Amino acid sequence: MIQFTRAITKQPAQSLINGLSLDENNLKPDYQLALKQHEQYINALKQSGLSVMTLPASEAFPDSCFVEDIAVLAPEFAIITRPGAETRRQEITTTPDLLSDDYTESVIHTLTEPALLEGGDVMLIDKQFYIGLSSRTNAAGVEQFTAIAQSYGYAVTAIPVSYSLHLKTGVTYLGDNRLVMTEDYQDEAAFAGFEKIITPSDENNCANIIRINSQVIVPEGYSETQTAIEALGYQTIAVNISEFAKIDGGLTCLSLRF
Ligand code: CIR
Repeated sequence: MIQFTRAITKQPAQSLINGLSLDENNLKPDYQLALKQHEQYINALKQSGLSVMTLPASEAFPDSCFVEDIAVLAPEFAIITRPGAETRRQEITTTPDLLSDDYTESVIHTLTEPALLEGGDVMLIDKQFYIGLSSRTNAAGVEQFTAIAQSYGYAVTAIPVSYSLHLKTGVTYLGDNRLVMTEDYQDEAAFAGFEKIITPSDENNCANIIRINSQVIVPEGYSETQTAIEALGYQTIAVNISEFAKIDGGLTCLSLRF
């Protein structure tokens, strides 16, 4: 299991209330509450032992606090993505030197047209990437990503995603060969060798958890899944992210961990 020491987050912009949502009738986030929840999220990352860098807000990009989508960080290399959502494609320009303190220039790669890929579709388990082919990530994105990842000795498996926005909206790695997932992914052949913690259908939002070293951060309000995770011996920290969930944001998308 990768040991993490650092995280990057980005302050939510006031324009967050206009963030993309799969459900146009969804309630809009309450900005003040979102700021408080973001602070609590950062505290949970710190409590898990990470030092956290928070980038300033970018008003021009309503979804830019979902910083996970613009880069994929592996121990040996980093990939700047090309988000499938057009309104998000230029988010990286607001933070051009984002990775230069931690990665040398030669190991920072950038996906190029026609590739589309968002970090929310990328799940890394040891030396194996699982990448969702979703409405935000296309085959060219997976192909370019694979060429880079393979050159560092990583394997890539593509997973069709039709049940959720991103792959990790519906499945995340708990560690110790265990996945937390919605029932939609339970028959996915690529996940056959894992022990599965399936969320009850009214707790699907809890499929997106973050394992950081010895802690598991879970979204607040999903007690059945949280209890199932604790019963396996994990320590959990629950964080309320209701305002981000209104625009399809989960726990993982609010940070880059490395
Ligand atoms: C979007 O639709 O792009 C944002 N409203 C939510 C992004 C969530 N990102 C993630 O799960 N990695």
